[in-house]
Amino acid sequence: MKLLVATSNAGKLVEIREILAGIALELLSLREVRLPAPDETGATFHDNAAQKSTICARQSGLWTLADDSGLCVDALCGAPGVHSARYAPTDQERRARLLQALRGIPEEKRTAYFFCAVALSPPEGERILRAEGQVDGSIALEERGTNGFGYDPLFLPAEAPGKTLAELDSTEKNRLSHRGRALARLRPVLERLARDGAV
Ligand code: ITT
Repeated sequence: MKLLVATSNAGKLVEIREILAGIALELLSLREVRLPAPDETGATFHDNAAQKSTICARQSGLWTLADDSGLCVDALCGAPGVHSARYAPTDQERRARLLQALRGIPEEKRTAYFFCAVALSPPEGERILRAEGQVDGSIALEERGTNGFGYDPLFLPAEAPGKTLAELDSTEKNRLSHRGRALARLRPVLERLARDGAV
């Protein structure tokens, strides 16, 4: 049973493969099926995840999983939020812009959370199964760590005091992360898909 993972983000793809390991599904990337990443025009993480899963399912004729995620910073009224990937051109520039936006804001006011919406669509594209996950924490004063991707070197999860997500190994990150939690909730459905070929 094949499952298309509708992401163009290499970091996400690695994590999704690790998190879903052990489920008898052959995970295919957009590159492997030669499809472009669809545009994201939704106002919410769930809208964007559903948009990506339905469009790519119809285009590929495969069961399709999509992830829309981002970092919401309280002192910035929830920004960069759904615009996290478009906050600046590269991961490094996005982190630099975030640090700049929070310059002078003290540690106790740097609270933030990562949110992840996942959507699963059948080949016809119309039915959508959703799940979500969140991890609370705060934005560090400077970057630390080399694991993970994106904003990981700046995010201090409340559940791992003193460490950024980029200082955790992948098992530890996936255990507490927004993506790990969203996919843990979808796991029974994906196991049924692997077993029965439908959900
Ligand atoms: P796809 O839409 O092709 O999946 P994308 O990178 O455009 O890839 P999103 O629109 O969901 O994905 O944007 C998510 C952005 O939020 C991503 O580019 C990162 O900058 C950030 N992000 C999401 N999850 C993250 C994580 O676990 N660690 C660090 N940054 C993360």
